[in-house]
Amino acid sequence: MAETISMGTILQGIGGFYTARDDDGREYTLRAQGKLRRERTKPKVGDRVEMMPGEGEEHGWISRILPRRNELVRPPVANIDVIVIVAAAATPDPDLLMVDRLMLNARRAGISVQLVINKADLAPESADDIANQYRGADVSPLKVCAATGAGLDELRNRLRGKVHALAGQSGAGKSTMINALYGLELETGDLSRKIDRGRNTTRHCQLIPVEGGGMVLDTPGFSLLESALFDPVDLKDSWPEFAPCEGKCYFQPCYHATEPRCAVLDAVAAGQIDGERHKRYRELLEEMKIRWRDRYD
Ligand SMILES: Nc1nc2c(ncn2[C@@H]2O[C@H](COP(=O)(O)OP(=O)(O)OP(=O)(O)O)[C@@H](O)[C@H]2O)c(=O)[nH]1
Ligand SMILES: [Mg+2]
Ligand SMILES: [Zn+2]
Repeated sequence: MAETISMGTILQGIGGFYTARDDDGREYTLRAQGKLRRERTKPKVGDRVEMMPGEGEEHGWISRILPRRNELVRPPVANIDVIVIVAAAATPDPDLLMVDRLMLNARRAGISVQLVINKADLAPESADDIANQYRGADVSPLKVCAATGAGLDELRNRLRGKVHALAGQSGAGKSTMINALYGLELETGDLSRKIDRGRNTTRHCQLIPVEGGGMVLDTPGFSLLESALFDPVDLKDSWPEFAPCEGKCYFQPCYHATEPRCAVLDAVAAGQIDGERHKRYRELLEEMKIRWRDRYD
């Protein structure tokens, strides 16, 4: 076994074989050393690793995984800078509760969010409405059309040099967007075909190096939907638009749900915080309260 140790980033892992890329852009096929398996640390896509490259056609070994800046369980990825949440203005009908769940889970993982509203060509008013609902949510809503490329230069600039993952409903246009942003040819699918087959077009997680030093992660529909269980009183901390109200409610702490003299409810009534977004917050709050109450069952 070669003794030289070099550094790389895991781009892909299938069936216990990993593809890693070193800082000069060379790619290697690797397996995890037994000690990692014994420690039950499994390399994730996005991991920075120490590796011993194989000789010739032989695969090499991953000898160490560097500490992660952040990580997700599903999909199993690490060290993501930005989660790009893609919502279609129409076709499929936007599921904003799902968007909010994705946002919540990104925030809990300590990853920043860029909201992209795709298919603005199909329903411009719906696109405006979605952008408006997320004002103040610290997600910099951007309306684009992956089909024509409109708005994609701006998106590419915002993502330059960053490791970013696209998340969102199946059919929202994630793969189409990645292809249009970076001149790639990932498989995309029309909606009717997806429904026929009952599954996503994209099936593996892979990190793809792109121009400008960043990397993009295409994922199967992007699960990221299963949220961790935590005290529901902390849920509000993941809604940045509530921050200016914090500490101003009559009750402390306040769930910002139905309490009298709640500064968030006042802000909703005054139109400073979007009412739909607040309604969905309450839905997620109820869900978390139940999960929290039943956590020992
Ligand atoms: N009209 C219009 N259609 C689009 C746009 N972007 C994508 N589409 C179409 O939407 C369909 C779904 O696109 P995909 O890129 O496969 O969607 P996806 O989000 O990757 O879906 P999964 O891989 O299943 O999660 C395809 O038929 C695309 O051609 C757009 O901006 N406007
Ligand atoms: Mg796809
Ligand atoms: Zn309150």
